[in-house]
Amino acid sequence: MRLSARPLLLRSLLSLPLSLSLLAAAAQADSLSVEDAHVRAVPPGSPTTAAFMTLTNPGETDLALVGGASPLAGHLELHNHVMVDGVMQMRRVEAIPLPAGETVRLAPGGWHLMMFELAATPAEGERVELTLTLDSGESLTLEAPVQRVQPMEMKGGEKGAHSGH
Ligand SMILES: [Cu+2]
Repeated sequence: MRLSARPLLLRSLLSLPLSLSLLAAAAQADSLSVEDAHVRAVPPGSPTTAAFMTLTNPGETDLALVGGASPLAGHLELHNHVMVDGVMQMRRVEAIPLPAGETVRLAPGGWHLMMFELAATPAEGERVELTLTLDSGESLTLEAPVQRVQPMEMKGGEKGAHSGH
């Protein structure tokens, strides 16, 4: 249908600035906003690093972060920290809940994106592309700067099994 070609073209042009704007540390999809995304700077040779950010679900439907990917990492997992017998342990989780209308912080000592099989050492000042996948099927790609991150606070100087992220 010749008549349908023009509206389609217009729509793809209009969507272009939106997808470009997603490539920033702060990103916004219809159902999720991401702020303060950053990747932990690690010493050369470190096998892993972690990504942190603040996620807000402005909608009226509960969502969940169910996966992620990055060109930097061969493998990426969603993790949480839990206290087991007074020791902080890191656990893989299937999903990070993003309740409707709430803000969830991924931060040292709590939820984080764990990045394995690093293609290169993320050095301070570099930017890392991250793609987040929601249970709604939507995905969001952003660029997160590599920064020094303070280790999580440990009571009494105790070290967990996975300290440092
Ligand atoms: Cu972890």
